[in-house]
Amino acid sequence: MSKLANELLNQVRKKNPNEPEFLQAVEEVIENIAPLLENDTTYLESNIVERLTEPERTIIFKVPWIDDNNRIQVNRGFRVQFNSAIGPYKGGLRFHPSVNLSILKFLAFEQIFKNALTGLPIGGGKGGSDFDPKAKSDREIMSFCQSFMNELSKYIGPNTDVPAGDIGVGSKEIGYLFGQYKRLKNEFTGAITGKAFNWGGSNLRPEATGYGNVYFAQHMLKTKKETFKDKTVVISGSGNVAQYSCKKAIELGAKVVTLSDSSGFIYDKDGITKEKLQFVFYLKNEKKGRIKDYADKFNCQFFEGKPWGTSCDIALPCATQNELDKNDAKELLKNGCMCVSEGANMPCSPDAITAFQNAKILYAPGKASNAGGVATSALEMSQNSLRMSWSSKEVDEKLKLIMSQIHDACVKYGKNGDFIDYVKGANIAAFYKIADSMIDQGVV
Ligand code: NDP
Ligand code: 2IT
Repeated sequence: MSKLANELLNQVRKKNPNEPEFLQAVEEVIENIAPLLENDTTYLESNIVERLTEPERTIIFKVPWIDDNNRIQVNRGFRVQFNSAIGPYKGGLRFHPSVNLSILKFLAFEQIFKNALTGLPIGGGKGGSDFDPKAKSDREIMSFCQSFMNELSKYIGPNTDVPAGDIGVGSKEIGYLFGQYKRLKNEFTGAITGKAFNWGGSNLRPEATGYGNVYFAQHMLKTKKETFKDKTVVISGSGNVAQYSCKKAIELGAKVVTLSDSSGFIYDKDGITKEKLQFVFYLKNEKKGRIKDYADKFNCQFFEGKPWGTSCDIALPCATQNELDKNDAKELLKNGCMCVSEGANMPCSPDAITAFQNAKILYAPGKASNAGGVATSALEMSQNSLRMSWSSKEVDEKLKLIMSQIHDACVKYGKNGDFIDYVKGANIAAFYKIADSMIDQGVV
């Protein structure tokens, strides 16, 4: 790391000493942008790094709710409104027991860059709670969501901050959150995205992150004159992003052999078919079951741990941050993996990324490859403002174009001979847009 990068990072470390995930996300960006700060002193003179790494507003609040045994439970709620230089804060809500300020700040920070890459007018934010929706009744989930929104509603709105889903927040939670927001504000506006189609949602929003991830990987493969056809694909996770990454990869002729959850992974050597995937949709979205049930039903293997030791051509990490470390990267490389496209946010550890880049395989960071979800959320905002809705075909065309433009931006700023550094490309392309917008708007 250069002297300047180290100095800039030390400032951030000093201010945020107990936030490892946030510092991990910031370090990657600072390393990539330091050379351009040395060349163009405007950014240093504007103190842009310190300004960009400090959230504009962080809200932390109590969420009391009553469980099915009539006991009062208390969770902690958060919203990090990180940067509004190019639009209202935009980003998901995560409900998971691991949620803390460091995790939400890393997610919100990444979101600023991701949202800039979409080319749409959205700033960066993220929120959530340490509430665990697993094993809760619908009534308990509703009670929690209503209490969460009682407080959050004071800080969001269609022109201010527009939350959506993330881990543990799917269509059911979005429904309860939106219902309560509408009740409190007496307004039907697009203050939340990921809504069901019947009441203002966008066609293809559920599919968008996974489909977008595969579209991005298609562009990467194309630079090597390769496609998904007949490739073996390993996917982690079995939630929203994993399901639709799997669906699109199958449609393109690939053989997907794994899905996982926090208990372990299934290995289906014959490949997950469209019909078998229907069972995963039912299992995960309705029954709230475990992925092991897939192995029991289709008579295939289930293993504890992570799927990265499985031989494959393409890996799509779609579960959570830091789920793929250096040893996993080595396993993947040893087994011939040539493309890694992140559906999750920051799933690969920094040394795993270095291993992929040293091996010169295709590797895309989530801020580029999973941007299709938030991009389609921004399309949902547009449709809400227009009070109309576009067909699936129209949304899919826009999504494809956006993913292709993000790929172009990564190539523009990341190409080095015949190697494309997608991390550098994504960070620099986004940085220029955000930093220039901040400078245009004065000391804010
Ligand atoms: P879901 O809640 O639908 O699914 C999450 C999946 O990841 C589940 O299979 C879950 O397993 C697994 N998982 C979660 N935490 C862990 C953990 N600590 N260890 C192992 N497995 C874990 O979430 P999404 O599919 O929406 O999100 C997945 C990733 O994609 C996240 O990183 C999210 O930030 C990112 N993302 C999501 C977008 C969206 O539109 N939804 C957009 C862009 C990125 P289990 O059920 O056992 O917990
Ligand atoms: O990480 C993400 O981009 C999301 N969870 C989706 C955010 C959104 O506003 O749709």
